[in-house]
Amino acid sequence: MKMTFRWFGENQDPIGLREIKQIPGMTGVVTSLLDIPAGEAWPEERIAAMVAAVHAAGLEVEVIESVNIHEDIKLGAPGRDEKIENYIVTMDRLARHGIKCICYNMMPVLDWARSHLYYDLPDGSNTMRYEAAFIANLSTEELAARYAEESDTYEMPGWEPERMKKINHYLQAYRGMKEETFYANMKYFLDAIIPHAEKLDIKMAVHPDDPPQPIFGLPKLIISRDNIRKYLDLHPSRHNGLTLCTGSLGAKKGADIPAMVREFGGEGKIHFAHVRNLRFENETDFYESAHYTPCGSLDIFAIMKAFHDVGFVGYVRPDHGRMIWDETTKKGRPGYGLYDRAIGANYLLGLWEALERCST
Ligand code: DNO
Repeated sequence: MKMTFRWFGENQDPIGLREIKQIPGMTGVVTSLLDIPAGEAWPEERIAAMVAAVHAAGLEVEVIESVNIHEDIKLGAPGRDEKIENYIVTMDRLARHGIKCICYNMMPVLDWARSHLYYDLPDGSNTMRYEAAFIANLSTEELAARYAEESDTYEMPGWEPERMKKINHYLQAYRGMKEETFYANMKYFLDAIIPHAEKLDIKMAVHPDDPPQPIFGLPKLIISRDNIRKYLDLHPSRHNGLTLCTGSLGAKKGADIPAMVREFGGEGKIHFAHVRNLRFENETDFYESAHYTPCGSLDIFAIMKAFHDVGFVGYVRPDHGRMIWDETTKKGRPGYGLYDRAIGANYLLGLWEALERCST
């Protein structure tokens, strides 16, 4: 496996490449061009500049998280073909600059959602929290306003003001949409892009929906083993694969993450892993804990062992962490401070080293 770190990009992330390079075991960053709206082709000179900056810091950049999917594609709306063509142009340009894996998601309208971005824990750290009843009592506008206020100067991916302007139109468009229609639209997209991914040798890695339950009446589809199976079978190919996110899938109580790792990883379909822990407060609510197994409700050792057992060779990144040691919004985007993720990465590397050495 290759250990990586999410970096939101120049002027988008208060954490610098130099700091990331100093984390033991870090091979590279996972990044994006956040300001380019979904549906547009990424300019080649922007990609080149981003890759050059990362390489100059002594790090690799082989994974993009994310190249977002325009709503017209998910909805099967008339504008989809043009957006798919732009997607393929972006894939082509990324491949020319050494990108080997693209993470994306199929969440309708919004990306991930939490009720609290900075929830205080008794030890003085703070973390992201999901409280279903809290969100149920808010409108999307109220939640977006809350994020804007809490996250200070950052635009939350998936909650950009531009997207928010059209939110009611989109909420309406998804209302009553049948699950089968949604899958048919996804298949249309996959049938168009996967042959290019094969040619370019870019591994496409769909990220599960987070949280794994409907919010604001929007359907959530990629939330369980069965849905993932169905999605991957829409266009069977090694290049149509998965970002296995332990925190998204694991937020459904009882989900057997090690079994999913064994099944999909055994088929070589997991290209990228987001590993984080969370602590359940009841059936639906949770907060994001430190990665170390005893701190949360997920068995991170069992998950890493499953990855090791299937001979995982993809990319891993520590996912969300708490804000600790007086980190403030000035020092990291919500969930993406430096210290707890660096600790998390080295916990995962430590488990991996032990697994490797015990198996030889
Ligand atoms: C949250 C992330 C997601 C992820 C996208 C992938 O922190 O895991 O926002 O980047 O869903 O497209």
